Amino acid sequence: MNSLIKCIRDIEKSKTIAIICHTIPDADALASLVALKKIIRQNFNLSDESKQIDLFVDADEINEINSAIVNGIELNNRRSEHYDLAISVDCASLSRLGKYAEIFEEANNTINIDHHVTNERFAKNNLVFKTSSTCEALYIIAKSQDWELSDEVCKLVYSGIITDTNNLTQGTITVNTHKIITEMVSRKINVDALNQHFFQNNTKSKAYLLKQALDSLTFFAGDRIAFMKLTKQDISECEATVEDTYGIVNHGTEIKGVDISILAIKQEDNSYQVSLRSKGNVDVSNIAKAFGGGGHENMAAFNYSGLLADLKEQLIPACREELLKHPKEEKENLFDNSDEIEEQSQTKG
Ligand SMILES: [Mn+2]
Repeated sequence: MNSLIKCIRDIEKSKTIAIICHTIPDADALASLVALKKIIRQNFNLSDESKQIDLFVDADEINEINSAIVNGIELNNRRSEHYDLAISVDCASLSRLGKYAEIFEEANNTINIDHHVTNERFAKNNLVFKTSSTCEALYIIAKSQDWELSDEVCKLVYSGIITDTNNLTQGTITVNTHKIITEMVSRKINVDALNQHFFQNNTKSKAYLLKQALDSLTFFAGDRIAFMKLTKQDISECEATVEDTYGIVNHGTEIKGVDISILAIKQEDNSYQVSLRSKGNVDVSNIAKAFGGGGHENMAAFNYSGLLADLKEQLIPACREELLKHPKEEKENLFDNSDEIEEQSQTKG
């Protein structure tokens, strides 16, 4: 049986469902968590009594911007000892479910809906898409079944896509992604408000944290690698949250000539949470994987136990090796004005 059809049957027949997203959730994780519940509610035509859907996310705190997504929604209320079905969303591995991995493991049936290339296919049914976001994957599933998508679900889908692609500038962006965005824009949803909410809404704390990170900026490999660091102490001194560190690593790839940007955040146990970003075909997912992490071609992360000097000693050569596969080329002209130039030379001639 087609695995999507099998998943839909599993959802249909399950009385108790747990939906779980990854720990330290980003907007796509939270939006897909909420959207999936709404999609099931709206399209499986079931009353509250016949189906119980509980949402879980292992997070001590969710930043102000992302918490708007789950505003008023009950999270982490375990109403069943064992769930008939557990569905993970936006999660590449079982361990990334954090403390709620246990619920997943104990469920009778499991589904994994994701878009990470490093997804470990840890469920009985794995729906891993090559999409910009898990929200886009949910949209594709819903459309393939001719399900109804409410404006509320569309808002969530839109939010997941624009945040996971950094406003359509990175990640797996296809013609289909743009088509979905077009559909969302033509709906009666306030995309301007969503754009402002996600991209022009940083706290002062985050700005101070960015200042700290930029203070530490150093370059390697002929300025093709940008390296920044932060500590948990920096975060608390700036009165910032862990989520406020998101996006800081992107400032490295915004620099001309930089192909890989690295942000290492020292944790309380002296280990490092390392984020990697890259441009174009430069692939950082394999580098992260070699260090026990994972992610996407242009966006990956891993944890490192050890000293910062040792981390750099191993990580910078690994990045250099990847860069060797992509020698710096002269950028060709983005705009072709040769016709104008020819015309000018003819006039002069
Ligand atoms: Mn995602």
